[in-house]
Amino acid sequence: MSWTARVLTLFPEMFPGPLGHSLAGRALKRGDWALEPIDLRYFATDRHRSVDDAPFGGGAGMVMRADVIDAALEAKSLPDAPQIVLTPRGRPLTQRRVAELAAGPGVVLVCGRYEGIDQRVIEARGLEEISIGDYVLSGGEPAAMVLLDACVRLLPGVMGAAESVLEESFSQGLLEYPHYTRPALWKGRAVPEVLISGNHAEIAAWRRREAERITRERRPDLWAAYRALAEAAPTA
Ligand code: 6GU
Repeated sequence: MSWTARVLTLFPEMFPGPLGHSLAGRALKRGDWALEPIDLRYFATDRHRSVDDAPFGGGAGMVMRADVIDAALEAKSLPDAPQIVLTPRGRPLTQRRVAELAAGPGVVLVCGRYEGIDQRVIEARGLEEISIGDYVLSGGEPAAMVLLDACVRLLPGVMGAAESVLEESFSQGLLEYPHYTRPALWKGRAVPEVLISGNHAEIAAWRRREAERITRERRPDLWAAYRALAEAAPTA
């Protein structure tokens, strides 16, 4: 069985969307992973096929019904696969969690609408809540696509030898250093001399310095974590 993503959503027609293109799309066509969008409305039981209702306590928006999500998860679980709700109130998605998910059998994703899902089904099923960042999307579907793209590129055989996952600066806790390609001079801007020197040790050192500078400037949070790690293991 290949790595499988079951996506429970009110908008199954949104998939594969961007996941049908480029690296993830080619991997999908090869069978390196499988994508199964599942229409949550199929699991509605009342005459009107309702999947959401007004919140107890009042307030704006609608809440997804516990019974509908529960029935969908009962029917569509995958053995040993984590069950995840995409929601802006979740724990932030990290490359570490992405790598763990990619190393497992797959994922079952529930795409929430912004107002949310009845808390009782989250607790009853032990659902993991994940967010992809500090901004609000109108639904969890684009977030599910982001999570899946990040996982799929780590699956065995998906990424070419050209892009080594281990050498990615992000997996070392830094942002990427700047990249350049031909021409060597463009609109009066030259490529940094060291990159055409042929001195691989100097190139590696320059890239490390630039990655560190950019991380320090843009992401004090990542920089602090990186420094703390360097303190504990100075060769990293
Ligand atoms: Cl996972 N869902 C929604 N609706 N908005 C988000 C998000 C998820 N992550 C960040 N914003």
